[in-house]
Amino acid sequence: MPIIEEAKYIWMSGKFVPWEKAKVHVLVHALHYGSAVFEGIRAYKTKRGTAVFRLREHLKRLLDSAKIYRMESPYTLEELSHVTMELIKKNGLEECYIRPLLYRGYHSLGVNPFECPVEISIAAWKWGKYLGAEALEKGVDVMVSSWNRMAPNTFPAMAKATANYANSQLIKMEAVIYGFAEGIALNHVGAVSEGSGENLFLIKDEIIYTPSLDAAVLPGITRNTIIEIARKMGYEVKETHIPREMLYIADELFFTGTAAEVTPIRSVDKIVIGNGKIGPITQKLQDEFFRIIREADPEYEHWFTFVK
Ligand code: PPE
Repeated sequence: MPIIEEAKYIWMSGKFVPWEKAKVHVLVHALHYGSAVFEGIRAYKTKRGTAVFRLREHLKRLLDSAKIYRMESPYTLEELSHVTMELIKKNGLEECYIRPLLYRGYHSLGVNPFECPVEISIAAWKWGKYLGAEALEKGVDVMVSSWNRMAPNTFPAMAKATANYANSQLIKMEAVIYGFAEGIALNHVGAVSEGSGENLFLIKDEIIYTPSLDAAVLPGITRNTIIEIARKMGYEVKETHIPREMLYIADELFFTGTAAEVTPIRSVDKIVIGNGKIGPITQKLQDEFFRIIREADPEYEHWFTFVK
């Protein structure tokens, strides 16, 4: 995992604070009870300048996550969008990863969070490749996790809450300990859900499958991007229930995520997928994904917010 490369400022509840001063008290509610929601967004250097990819959709999901947890954001989507663009400019970043965090702050301890103020921070820094430098090209080896994703009506999977990442860490640590790049979690009925920090796509007989939103998956923005691109390219995409064993007999498999982008999977539980190399359809989708971003393709103008 790439270490954090410090930038100049972090925005904290209304102020641009020098990087090293962006601190919280050890008794903030979020640190004890997982009472925070967040986003991960990328800004890319495109042919038309630095642009944030799908900023509105990410901020909308942040506010939706907050709503599920009865947190009132002190800032509107427009305000957060404005601040994000200011932050990138102030930090002089051409390409970066952006991490907004909305959290219950310092006031009182105890499970009831209502007395604690809702605080917010946005950080941006240079972030390298998520699953290793070669992952995008050569693919990754993964395992099916012994940990399931959250059962319905336990932790809401549609909220990008920090609490969900306790489950993600169990999945990820197990995979790392056993020598894999990532784990794929099943859901409470044993169907395929997602990776610790990525959505999953499967290709069989030229049809593209991805677990439906009731499979305890985060409604990924990259997932949505790939579905749209694939359909435009003429592929059939099905959001559906996927049995575990379909992973092993898939022609192609890949992960999607803001951090992971479009990462091919070359084996699952040491069973080789296809010929163990990036599959032809995955390659086409990955190429198209990066082409659209590189060119900031005007056909997808609404996906780009340019740093002026
Ligand atoms: N599922 C999970 C559990 C998840 O964390 C992510 C993003 C996705 C799916 C893909 O969502 P999207 O980025 O909207 O396409 N994971 C973020 C955080 C990763 C981390 O280690 O932190 C990310 O990719 O930014």
